[in-house]
Amino acid sequence: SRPMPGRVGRSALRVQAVAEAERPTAAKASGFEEVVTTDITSKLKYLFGRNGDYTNADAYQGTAWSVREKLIDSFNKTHEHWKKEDPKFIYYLSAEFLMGRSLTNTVYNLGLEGEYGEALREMGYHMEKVADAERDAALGNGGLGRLAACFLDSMATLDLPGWGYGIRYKYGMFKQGLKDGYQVEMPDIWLTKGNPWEVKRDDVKFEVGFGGRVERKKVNGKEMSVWTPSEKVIAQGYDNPIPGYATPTTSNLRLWDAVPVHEFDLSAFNAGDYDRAMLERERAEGISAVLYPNDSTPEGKELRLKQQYFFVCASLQDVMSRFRAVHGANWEALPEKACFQLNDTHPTIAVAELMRLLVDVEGLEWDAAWTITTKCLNYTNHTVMPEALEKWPVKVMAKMLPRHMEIIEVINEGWTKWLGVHLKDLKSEERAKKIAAMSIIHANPWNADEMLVNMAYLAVVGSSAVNGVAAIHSNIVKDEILNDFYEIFPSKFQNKTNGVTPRRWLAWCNPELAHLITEALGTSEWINDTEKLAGLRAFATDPAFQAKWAAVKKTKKAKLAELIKKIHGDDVNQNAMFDIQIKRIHEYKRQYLNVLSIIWRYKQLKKMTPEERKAAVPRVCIIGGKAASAYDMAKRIIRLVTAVGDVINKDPETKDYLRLYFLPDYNVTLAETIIPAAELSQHISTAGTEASGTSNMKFQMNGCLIMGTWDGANIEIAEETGVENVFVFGVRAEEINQLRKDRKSFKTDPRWDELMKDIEGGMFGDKDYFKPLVDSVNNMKVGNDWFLLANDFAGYLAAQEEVDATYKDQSEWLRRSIMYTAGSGKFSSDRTIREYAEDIWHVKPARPSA
Ligand code: GPV
Repeated sequence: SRPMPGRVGRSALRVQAVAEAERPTAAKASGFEEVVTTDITSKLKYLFGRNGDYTNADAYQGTAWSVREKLIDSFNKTHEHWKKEDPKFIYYLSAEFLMGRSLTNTVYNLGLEGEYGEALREMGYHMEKVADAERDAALGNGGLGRLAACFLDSMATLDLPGWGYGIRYKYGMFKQGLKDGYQVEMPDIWLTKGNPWEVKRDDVKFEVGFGGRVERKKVNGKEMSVWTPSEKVIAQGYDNPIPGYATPTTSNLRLWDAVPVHEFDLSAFNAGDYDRAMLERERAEGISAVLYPNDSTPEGKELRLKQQYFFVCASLQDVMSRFRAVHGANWEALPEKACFQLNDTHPTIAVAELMRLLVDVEGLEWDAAWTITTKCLNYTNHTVMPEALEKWPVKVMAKMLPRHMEIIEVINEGWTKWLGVHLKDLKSEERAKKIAAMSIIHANPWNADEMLVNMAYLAVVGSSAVNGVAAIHSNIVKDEILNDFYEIFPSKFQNKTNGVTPRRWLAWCNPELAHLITEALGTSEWINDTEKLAGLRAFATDPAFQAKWAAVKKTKKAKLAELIKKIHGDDVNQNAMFDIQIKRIHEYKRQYLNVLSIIWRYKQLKKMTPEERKAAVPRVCIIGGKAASAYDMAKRIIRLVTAVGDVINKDPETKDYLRLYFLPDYNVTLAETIIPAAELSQHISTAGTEASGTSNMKFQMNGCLIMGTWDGANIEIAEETGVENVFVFGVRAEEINQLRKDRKSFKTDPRWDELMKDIEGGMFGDKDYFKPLVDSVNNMKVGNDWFLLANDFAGYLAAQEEVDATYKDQSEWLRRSIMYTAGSGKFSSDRTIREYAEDIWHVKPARPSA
């Protein structure tokens, strides 16, 4: 049981305690830290056989295993309560959960920072250094996976009965290194030292089949489809408790590990066939071995479909077995107790699997099963990029999941038949065209011989609600990507603008700013009621408050400067503007455009006299992000960043005014250091391409000004912050289609041509390697410069000048910075989750007593 009186009542003190934890001298002993110290040392002694002389990494292990017990107490209480109440649950099905570290978040969310901070200090350690020994749980690629993690935090904080379901990848997102300026990929070996944040459930195991054949058989006098898989594996459940903030609720992320049905083939081994003895294990473990390191582009590998089915099948069986234990076979009531959110199309096989479980296993009639299925499922779309809309070859699906392929065919027959009736007023030719365009199974547009299963169409047909992730994106979904479906089911389509958890992304990663905010507002309630941040507007022009605000930014910049020094060995000017772009490397995100503007700045500085330079605004530019291993162009962009940095950072004439660093291995933990230190951040995707973006929200919360295109959530951020406070440039989404068609209306600029010649001419070395980059944006060739860099270049440079002018007026800059945080209330994932709960899930809070 918890050693402190109950964390709910203490929530208001939390930020104060955070500030106190920063104090160098030990706070007065409260008594609790003694209990905690004993517990930490006893964990080290009995779990790890250690006795004294601990490193920070040891202290981490002892602390984590001690905190784990508090977490499990809270988990058990919550789940006892939920079992008794039997409320409706939301299950968030996602191939990715990018959790990051857990220690600090758990300690702070549970309100234990006082006793653990003091206990560690007493032992001669500092919480921050101890926490630094934890490896990220990087079971995700980028925005989509991190969104799922923020959603879990908010669901628990809002006391919503809900679990995440996903895959316990043995190797998560690859570790990125640099070798001679090029990306190198290394495996993410994150589980070797054990994982204190998970509980293996030996009683939670389900069989998952693949391949084989389907027969029609009479079973108890009824004609049934019987699937006999040729391969079986066991899904082994692991629970990862998710603590809410300022509530006794701790919910759950259940992840599946693939293990063989048979431990070991002893007869093969005895017969001397060692390879065959191990074969089953290898094949099974391969399923949950590694996260596909692709961001938005689907990896067309059979193993990926196997992963998707694996976790969906286990999760649905798990939910149904819990339902059956309470309600028996009353499946008509399932939608009153369970709903599932499909995080993009990755778990969409759930449509067919739920049908299979209800019809083939439970013996329901098809129509009854279909009603239940469509009531239980909802689908979120996260991208407009056509190459990212998953389509599986019918051949692949039929071989791996023969019964599911049949089910999808039957669904599609019913669907196209229904369409025929619904569209009866159309001329027959038009009707046929429309039906063909909306068929779940259709020919590959690039290869007429190949038939594909369109997973987005399957998700729309099989779901109650479909949503996009920012206002503009949801409109594009309705008006373009899924327009045919929208016209038929307008009320199915919704918007749910993304959000991020203000705990991890403001309160815990920036305790200095959190403290200042709490001091100004006179309450820490903003941590779970971010609308209260609006109260900061009253301080935006107050010089004394601005000075404190600036001092915090300076502290955070010093920390980032320390990190740059550690990685690159350079001291940077801490009075320079910290200008940051961190996200996956993708052509549509246009890191290349950023680099070009940095080169232009460099060239301008070179032309100036030393006197003139003194009037320039110094900048430290930082770019970070991973390139998918097979994404050649993205890797070239990384090399361009490092090559340009090599030239700029060494130039004695300009190095006091401009630096460019590539920070390798960008991940959640690095983001927690970078974002609080940022003064300007770049969100410069081609309008209409970034579904939402979520780092933009994190930067905004931390008072970082935004340079952005009129895209994704940037638009709503600008609306909340005041459009006049944001640096906006570039074409609007509505103009893009026309521009792409009509090449002649492209804007060109002599400065652009000059930069192209510089890169082609070898100004940054490696000119052959950079040639494809130059060619890719040569807009004189039809089809090139798809993301309109040349077109937006002049506007970007003009916006950069505006940034410099604004930075010179520090009180104006600080006013804007405060207005950003003040306007970030909307972008808490608490708001997003409340909207999902009310409009889509119809799930209500159920809080256990403290
Ligand atoms: I689909 N996103 C992602 O990170 N990976 C994917 O496979 C797909 C989408 C991202 C979008 O690119 C972002 O714009 C968005 O903010 C994020 O998903 C969360 O919605």
